[in-house]
Amino acid sequence: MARVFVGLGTNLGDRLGQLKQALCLLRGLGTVRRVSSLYETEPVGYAGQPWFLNAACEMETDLSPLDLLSALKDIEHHLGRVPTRRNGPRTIDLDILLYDERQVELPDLKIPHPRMHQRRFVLEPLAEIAPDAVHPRLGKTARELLQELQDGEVVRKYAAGTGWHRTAEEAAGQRC
Ligand code: PH2
Ligand code: MG
Ligand code: MG
Repeated sequence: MARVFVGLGTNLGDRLGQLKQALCLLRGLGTVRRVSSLYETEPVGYAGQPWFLNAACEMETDLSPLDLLSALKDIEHHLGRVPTRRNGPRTIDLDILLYDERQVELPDLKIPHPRMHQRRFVLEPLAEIAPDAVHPRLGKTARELLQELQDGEVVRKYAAGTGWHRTAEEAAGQRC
């Protein structure tokens, strides 16, 4: 059983609806242990696009890193993601941030996520649910990485998260 952190992001279409559906489908890949609040975040990498909603979750899964990647791609596809430019707008983006303390360097999969330590929209939700999670390459916790970030992009809690089920109890019986 691996302990995995997944980052969720969206800036096109029904952002909240897509995040809810993605989380519901993630619950089918293992056991979701913790889910962060929702954050509304300024786009990074390419400014001419709508703001994102971001979140992170912690899960336990038996899937290998590559099988998990492929399951995440299936969910993205199911939720209508179509290829666009790098860092461009998307209906849903599901990224493996950490997978135990493993380091993976494959052409299509890098773990830890290569840019996670530079991104407030990743570190803020991650540090909320797992401040002591360790980045194996940098040897620092999520809390430390967040503290080291210079101001960077705007990230603020998104209050209108009705129906954002953060516990398994709340999500029980939910269909997706
Ligand atoms: N994802 C990107 C590029 N830029 N900016 C924000 N605020 N949130 C994201 O999830 C995001 C981004 C590429 O995956
Ligand atoms: Mg991404
Ligand atoms: Mg991605």
